[in-house]
Amino acid sequence: MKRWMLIAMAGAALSCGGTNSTAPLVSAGDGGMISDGASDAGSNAPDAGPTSSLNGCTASTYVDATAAGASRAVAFTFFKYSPACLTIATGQSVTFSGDFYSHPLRAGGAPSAGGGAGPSQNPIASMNSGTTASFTFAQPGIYPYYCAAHENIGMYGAIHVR
Ligand SMILES: [Cu+2]
Repeated sequence: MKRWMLIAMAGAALSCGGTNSTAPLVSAGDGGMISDGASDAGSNAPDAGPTSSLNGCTASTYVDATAAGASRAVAFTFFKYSPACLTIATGQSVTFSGDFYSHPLRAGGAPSAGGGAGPSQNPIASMNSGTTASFTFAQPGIYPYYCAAHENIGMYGAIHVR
C-alpha cells in the first residue's frame, strides 16, 4: 500500500513536469478566475474578456480603467451611464455620479436586457437619493447594474472586475 502510493506520487510529479515544459497550467490572462462564461483554466491563451453580452456590455464595449491613474467614474444624466461598461482591477472602486432620485440605481441585470442577478456579492447598493456613491469590488467578476426608472430605454451597464 505504502509503496503503491509512492509510485503514484512519483508518476504525478513526472506528468506535471512534462506539462509545464510545454505550457503553463494556468492561463497567463486571468488564471481562469474571471466569470466571463468561458473557462480558460489550463489554457495558455490570454483571456479575451467577457464573451457574452450583459446589460449591453460586451468585450469590445468595456472601457479599461485598470491603470493606477485612470478615472473610475460612471456619470449619469439623461437616460444613460457614461461609460456604461467599465473594466477595473480587483480591489478598485467605482464612483457613480448623478441624481439617484431621478435615476434609482439597482444591482443586477436590467429586466429589459434579460435580467439576472449577477454575482451574489455584487457590492453595488440600491441608491434612491443623493448624487454620488462609491463601491469597492473585492472579487473578480462581472457586476451588472441599471436605473430602475429607465432600464426599459437602455439605461444600464456593468462593471467588469478582473
Ligand atoms: Cu434613469
